Amino acid sequence: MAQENTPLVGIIMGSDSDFEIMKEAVYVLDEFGIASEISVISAHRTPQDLEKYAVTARTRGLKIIIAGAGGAAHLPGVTAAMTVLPVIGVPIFSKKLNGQDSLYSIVQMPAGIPVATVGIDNARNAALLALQILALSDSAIMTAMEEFRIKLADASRQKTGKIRD
Ligand code: RP5
Repeated sequence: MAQENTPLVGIIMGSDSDFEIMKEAVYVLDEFGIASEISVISAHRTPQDLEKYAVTARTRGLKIIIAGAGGAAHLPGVTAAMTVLPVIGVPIFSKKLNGQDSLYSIVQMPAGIPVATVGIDNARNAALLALQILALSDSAIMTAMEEFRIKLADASRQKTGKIRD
């Protein structure tokens, strides 16, 4: 699949300390040839920057936003409040509460403003979900996703085979 110049997926995170986890999303999108842009923006430390980012996201060509944050993880929800683009939240593991604070902050959105929430630190799944959404209007991505699932199943069967040996 040809890499497009205009990023389709915006990847944001509350701190550069989230990058070790969030880079997985970049790698997955790269594997599928989907351009993404990555930024550190905080709902608490740089709220004005977040507003500008979210309000302009759609007109800049983004289709989906993946937002990772830990602790009082308001970034995905506040972003979702300011754009109608789908927002996928990645709860980042936190030292104090093992990421449960992040998870609950992201998943418990009020009715009307959804955030699709993946598991703690599961930036990879966030990227795969983003690809599945993009695939609805792009047959090349859909084919790539179907091939990916076939490979995943084959790998799983091979592991099962090893257990039987
Ligand atoms: C959140 O606070 C960030 O998303 C990060 O997960 C957490 C800790 O940030 P730092 O103190 O490492 O910058 O806003």
